[in-house]
Amino acid sequence: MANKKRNEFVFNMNGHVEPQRPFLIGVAGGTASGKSTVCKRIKEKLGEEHEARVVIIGQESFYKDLTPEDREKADLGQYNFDHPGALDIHQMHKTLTDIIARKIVKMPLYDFKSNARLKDKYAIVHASDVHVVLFEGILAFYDKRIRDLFNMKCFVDTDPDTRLERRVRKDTLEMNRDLELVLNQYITFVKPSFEDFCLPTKKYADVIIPRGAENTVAIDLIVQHIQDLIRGPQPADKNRLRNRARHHSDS
Ligand code: UZR
Ligand code: MG
Repeated sequence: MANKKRNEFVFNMNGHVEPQRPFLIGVAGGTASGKSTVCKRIKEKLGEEHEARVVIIGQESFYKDLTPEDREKADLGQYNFDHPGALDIHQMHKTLTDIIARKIVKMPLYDFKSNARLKDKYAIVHASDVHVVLFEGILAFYDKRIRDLFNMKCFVDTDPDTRLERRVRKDTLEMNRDLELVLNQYITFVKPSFEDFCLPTKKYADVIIPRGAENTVAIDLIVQHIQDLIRGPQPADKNRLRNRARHHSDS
C-alpha cells in the first residue's frame, strides 16, 4: 500500500508532468538564521502528513579539507569559513546532480568541533526513492549552476542581532569556544562575508521566510505547495482545466 502510494508521486510543474526526479529545495540565509530547523520542520510535516521521503543535506558536508596552516588559523578563529573559497563547490554540484540522476550518493559528514570531515564516516543517500531533497547553507544560492538545480528557493530571513546571539551561545556553550575568538571571527569574517556573499543571493529566492522556524504559517504554506506539486492536479482541477479547454475550442 505504502509502495503503491509512493509510485503515484509525480511532480507537476506549470501543468507539465516532469519525469520523476526528486523535488529539490534550496534553503539559504545567514548563520544561525534557523535554516536547519526550518528544513527539519518541512521534513517532519511532509513525512507525517504526506508519507514523502525527504532528505536534508547541509552545506557543511562540502567544506574543503584544511591544510595544516589553515587548521592552525581555524583554531585561532582566523580562517574564513563563510567565504565561498572554503567550500568544494564542484563536489556540491556533483552530489546534487547525482541525486537528481537517482544515483546512490556518498556524502562526507562534517564535525564543527574539530573543523573537519569525520574520518571514514559518510551518509549514504539512496536517491532512487527520495521524493524531496532540502539543501541548506549560507551559500546555497551563491553558485549559478547549483542555484539552477533547485525547483524552489527559500531564504530564511532572521534579524542579525538574533543570529549573533544564537551564534555566540552555540559557539561558547555547545562548542566550548572562547568568547573573544567567537566575537572576533564574527566581526572579521562572518558578518562581512554574509553581506558580500549571502545577502546578495536573497534576490533569487522564491519564498522569503521571516523569523525562521517560528514562522509556522510560512512553513505550512511551503509544505502545502510541495504537496500540491507532488499530487499533481486533483480531479476538481482537472474538470476545471477540461472545461476551460472546451470553452476555448468553442470560441
Ligand atoms: P550555519 N563554522 C564554524 O564555526 N566552524 C567550521 O568548522 C565550519 C563552519 C561556522 C561558520 C559559519 N563560522 O558562519 C557557520 N562561524 O558555521 C555556518 N562562526 O553554519 O549556516 O549552520 O550557521
Ligand atoms: Mg546549520
